[in-house]
Amino acid sequence: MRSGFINFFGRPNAGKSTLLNFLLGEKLAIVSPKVQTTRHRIKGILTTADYQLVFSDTPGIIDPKYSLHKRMMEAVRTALEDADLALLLVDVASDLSESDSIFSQLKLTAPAWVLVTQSDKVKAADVEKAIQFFQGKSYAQKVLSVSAQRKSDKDVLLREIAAALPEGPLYFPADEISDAQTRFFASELIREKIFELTSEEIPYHTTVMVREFQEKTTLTKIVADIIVHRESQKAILLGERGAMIKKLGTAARESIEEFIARKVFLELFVKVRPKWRESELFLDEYGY
Ligand SMILES: Nc1nc2c(ncn2[C@@H]2O[C@H](COP(=O)(O)OP(=O)(O)O)[C@@H](O)[C@H]2O)c(=O)[nH]1
Ligand SMILES: [Mg+2]
Repeated sequence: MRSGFINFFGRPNAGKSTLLNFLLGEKLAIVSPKVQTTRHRIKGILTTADYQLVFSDTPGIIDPKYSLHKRMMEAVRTALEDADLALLLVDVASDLSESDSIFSQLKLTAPAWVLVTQSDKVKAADVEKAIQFFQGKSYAQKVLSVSAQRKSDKDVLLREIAAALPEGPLYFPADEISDAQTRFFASELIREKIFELTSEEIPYHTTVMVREFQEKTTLTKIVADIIVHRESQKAILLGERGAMIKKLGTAARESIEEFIARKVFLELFVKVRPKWRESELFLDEYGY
């Protein structure tokens, strides 16, 4: 049995969360075209007869501007420390030298591969150019490309990764797909809908906390708070006669029902906590 921890690193929008979902065949991490969607380190576990791969999605690497960012970058740092293999992701259509400069500053303790992502977006020759760019860089033991839209890429990549890992124990029970609890995924799916349905600063000023999570006989009851900075943001999230919160609630409930394969009763409240992103106390409370 080969096993180990494979941790993803890269700029915002490199495709880390999408890759996690793609490799697991399960929607564990929320994804959006907006940057900085991922705030936590999320583990996804894939176990077969031959291997156990424990993948970690991480927040995109940025310059921290407030305490929430600092905690996000702390999650990146701890992920650097316990990787057996670091996958350095870079969007093929992005500024490659920007990622190069970040990769060369990472304090890598494990072998690292560069993974050129979203290869379906450009011509094969441009994928090749990106691969060439990273080949020979001191941090890159290997350079590969991948598209999360090409199913065949998945088996190739999984095989390569498994072969690079040492013989090891089962770190998690074979049927476990994540170390996080279902209530965490519920809060993430609500947050994903906020990223989808609102704009500008609102997704970034918002967090979600599940207050109640009860498995009843016929359904799961979930009560969650949506936390914002300002009254004006609360008004937008509620919408005209509650239209926005209703839309949000329906969309989130449907996603959670799909995720847990159960009927869900979801109740949402919007609360104002000025500057929660800068308060160590609130960050503790909200699970960052
Ligand atoms: N065309 C294409 N788009 C992708 C691919 N992987 C990710 N994306 C898109 O890129 C955006 C950012 O992806 P995400 O996984 O959230 O990036 P992260 O910030 O690194 O976690 C999303 O809009 C994804 O749908 C891919 O392989 N092909
Ligand atoms: Mg992400």
